[in-house]
Amino acid sequence: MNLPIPQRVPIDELVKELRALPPSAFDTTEAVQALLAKMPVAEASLAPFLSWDPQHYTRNLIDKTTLYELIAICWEVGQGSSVHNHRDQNCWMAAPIGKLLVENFQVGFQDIEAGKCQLQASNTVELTAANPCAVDPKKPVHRVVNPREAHQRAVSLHVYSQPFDTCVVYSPEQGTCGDIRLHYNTVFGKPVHGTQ
Ligand code: CSS
Ligand code: FE2
Repeated sequence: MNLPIPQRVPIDELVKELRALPPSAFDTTEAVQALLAKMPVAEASLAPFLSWDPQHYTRNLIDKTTLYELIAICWEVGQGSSVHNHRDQNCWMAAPIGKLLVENFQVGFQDIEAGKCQLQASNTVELTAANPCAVDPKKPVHRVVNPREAHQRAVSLHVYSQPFDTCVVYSPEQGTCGDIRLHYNTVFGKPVHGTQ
């Protein structure tokens, strides 16, 4: 079946709709995922929020309430995240610019205190403007990659509910894991200075 491709909207319109959602909409994955699918974001409207770093993907805060944060992440060609979790928070992603891969992992065992884990790669999902996805709360460990073969930059939008500023990073090869802090590179379009 060919579904009509929804018209792209400026980021402000998505923010308005997110802010209008009742708190309960963030408790399960369906409503926010449907909103992201209904309102793919226009590339040009993201320009004030984008920053690029050849060493690491950048995290750019667009909106934050007590319920959620909305972040644009900028991925240079070939950049990817570590394997990580989302601190048991709900998370939705869409890629208004480019194409990303979300590689999911199955956790066989983890002891965060001891820094030990055992992970296995499971499925991979393609993330595009037309195909937003929600992180499965039962399978929350993943990595996001902008594959070198894509030959293009990518920007993803992330809705995290509730906001979180630490996560667990895993090394599937070493069988190790540990907490890291997450930082913003820009906040509401302004660079964040100081240690990153
Ligand atoms: N969760 C990572 C991005 S990959 S989903 C982060 O917020 O930095
Ligand atoms: Fe993530």
